[in-house]
Amino acid sequence: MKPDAPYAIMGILNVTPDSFSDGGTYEESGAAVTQAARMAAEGASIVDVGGESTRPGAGPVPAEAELRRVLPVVDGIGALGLDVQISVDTMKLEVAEAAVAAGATYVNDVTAFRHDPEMASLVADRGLDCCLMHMLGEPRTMQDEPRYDDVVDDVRAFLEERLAAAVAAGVPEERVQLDPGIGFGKTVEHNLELLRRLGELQAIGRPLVIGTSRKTFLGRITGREVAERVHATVATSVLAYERGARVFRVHDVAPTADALAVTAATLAGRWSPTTPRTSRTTT
Ligand code: HH2
Repeated sequence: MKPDAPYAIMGILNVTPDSFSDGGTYEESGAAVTQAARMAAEGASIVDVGGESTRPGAGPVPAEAELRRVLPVVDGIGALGLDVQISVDTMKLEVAEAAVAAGATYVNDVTAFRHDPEMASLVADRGLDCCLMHMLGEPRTMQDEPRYDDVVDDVRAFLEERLAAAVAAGVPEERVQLDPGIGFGKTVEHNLELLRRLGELQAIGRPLVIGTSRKTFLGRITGREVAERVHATVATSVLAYERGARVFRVHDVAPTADALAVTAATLAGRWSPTTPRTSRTTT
């Protein structure tokens, strides 16, 4: 997060054939880099590049395939000199290492360093930022009747344990952000409970990342198809900001940026103008 910014928008860039929402759209690296530039112009300060879908039921992707997808995009974003932090969404050390060598400075690991504990050393040694996320089980099976004693208490205990493990491996606490993992081994009710009681996770003391963008629980509540879940996503982002989340991982950057600017101004009782912009093209 930029030091003075009240929040950060992390734009999602899935360079995959099978992601649940934007799968196949940015498979070609030129299209992906153009989308990164667009998200930066719309207000993203982080772009999260992923080459392996973690949607429910997804199977693992070999490292070579993931590298072939991710690296040209990280290179392309770097070559454009965009004012964004490049994040790599991976659980594989090999992929993270190569992405970092190409310019990524943020590791978004949905396994919170459990898939490859060496990931913590990479983050520590290279002075990277990271996101540690909660997931129950693994993507292939995680939606098979997930159960918790108390979902918020269980997720909190997990995140505290992973934060401690990262710090023990040499990662400075200031570099760590935490994520309850909306949709990762959770029912609709679990997701809602996590959002409603987000303040209990914020009490851990690290910036919270929240990723609700276009997810299934929003479709279940609204009856909307994936591409029509923007308004529902924005509603959760506004609510999550009010309850302490600070990083918003979204596909639709422009509506999120507008909504969070107004929310933050209202809650703070002060505001600063944004350069006038329009979504219409003028010729
Ligand atoms: N959600 C997804 C992937 N990575 N990372 C974090 N930190 N938090 C999330 O909620 C999160 C994540 C899944 O969403 P998406 O990238 O849109 O789809 P897919 O996994 O199918 O590529």
